[in-house]
Amino acid sequence: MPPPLRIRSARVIVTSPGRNFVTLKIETDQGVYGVGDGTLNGRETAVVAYLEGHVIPALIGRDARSIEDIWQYLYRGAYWRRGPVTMRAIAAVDMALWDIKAKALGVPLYDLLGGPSRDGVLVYGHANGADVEETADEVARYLEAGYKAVRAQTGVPGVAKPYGVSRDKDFYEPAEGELPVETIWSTPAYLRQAPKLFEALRLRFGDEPELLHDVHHRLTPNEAAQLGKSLEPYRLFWMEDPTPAENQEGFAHIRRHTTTPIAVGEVFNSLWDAKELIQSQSIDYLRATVLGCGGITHLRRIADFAAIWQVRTGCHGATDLSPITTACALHFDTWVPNFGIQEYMRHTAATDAVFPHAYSFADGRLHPGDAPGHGADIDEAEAAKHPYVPRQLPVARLTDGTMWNW
Ligand code: KDG
Ligand code: MG
Repeated sequence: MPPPLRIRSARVIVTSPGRNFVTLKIETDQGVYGVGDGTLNGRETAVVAYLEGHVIPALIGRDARSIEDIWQYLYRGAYWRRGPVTMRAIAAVDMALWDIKAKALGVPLYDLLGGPSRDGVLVYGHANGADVEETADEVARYLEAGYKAVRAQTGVPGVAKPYGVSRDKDFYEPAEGELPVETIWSTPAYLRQAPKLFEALRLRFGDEPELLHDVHHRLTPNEAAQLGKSLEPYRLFWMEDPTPAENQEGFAHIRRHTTTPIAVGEVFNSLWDAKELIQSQSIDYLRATVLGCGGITHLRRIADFAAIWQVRTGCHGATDLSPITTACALHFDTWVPNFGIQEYMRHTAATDAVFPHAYSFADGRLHPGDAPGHGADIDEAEAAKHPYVPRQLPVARLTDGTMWNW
């Protein structure tokens, strides 16, 4: 047995280069260290308290090589299982430990998972605009930049601040206010508008580019079935989060009525959120991430389970997941046999300066790089220049004032 890599210290670093990130840095007695992401958009300090109060004290002195045992200790040992705060805290530890193990062995992380299954990871970018024409111009910009797949979101007449439409076309960040900003939602107006967008995109760009769309939990199962049917002629890669997934059976209803592929899972925390959806073959893509689902250790278990029913991965990759999560996701994507696609909302230059990383974009794909570990790090001096700023995600109301799903 090689000698243990004892955990000597673990620290949480909070930084806000334009938006908040929570990072865990674990150092070992042999000088090798690893970093993990624990960011939870709008609830960052809850994960900080969980890590500092309940996780870090239990890590000191453990062998950093025991990734599985530490995962089980933190998951089973909490007694209060799952939930976004607990699972992000576990994810931060798990990412840092995989980073340490791969660095100690001098290999890129994907080598430890089973090696590469593909040359580069297909990603989709985010195009959005105030109206159909502006959105189409944005799609054109992505295609010119080499993207093979683009998510398209457009303004809806009569709806101020619809989901996914941003003033800054390059960097979308929905968490704005110290208290949640209130937005208005109209399902009838949206159901009229969405097919017009995709009809225009297919007319202008033809059949080849992959087009994706995020419904962001706004519809009932039957409304989602109507939307899926109306989008069938435009052959979407996926329709995402058509309805909230608390009631997993709702997806079976959507599935019975449309062949538009369905993606779900960016808010999932574990296999147990997805089990019925996968087993009933009600979905095509699972958007669970290393950050939301307790790290690589649990996500690869979910992916293996999903593979049995030919459900493919489509990891969440919004800007509220730090470049450390992006790096881990890319190692996972490089290995996972049932890979589908990876979301890629670019981070700002300020964020990239705080989190130097080995991954790079070329020809519609991201490449994890060959640096030992996951290849992302935190520049602590740079991080210290950006103190925490309290911000929350918006809320949504229907036009008559009723609270709705943002
Ligand atoms: O913090 C919330 C975002 O991660 C979410 O709104 C982004 O839906 C999203 C997506 O598909 O990227
Ligand atoms: Mg989404």
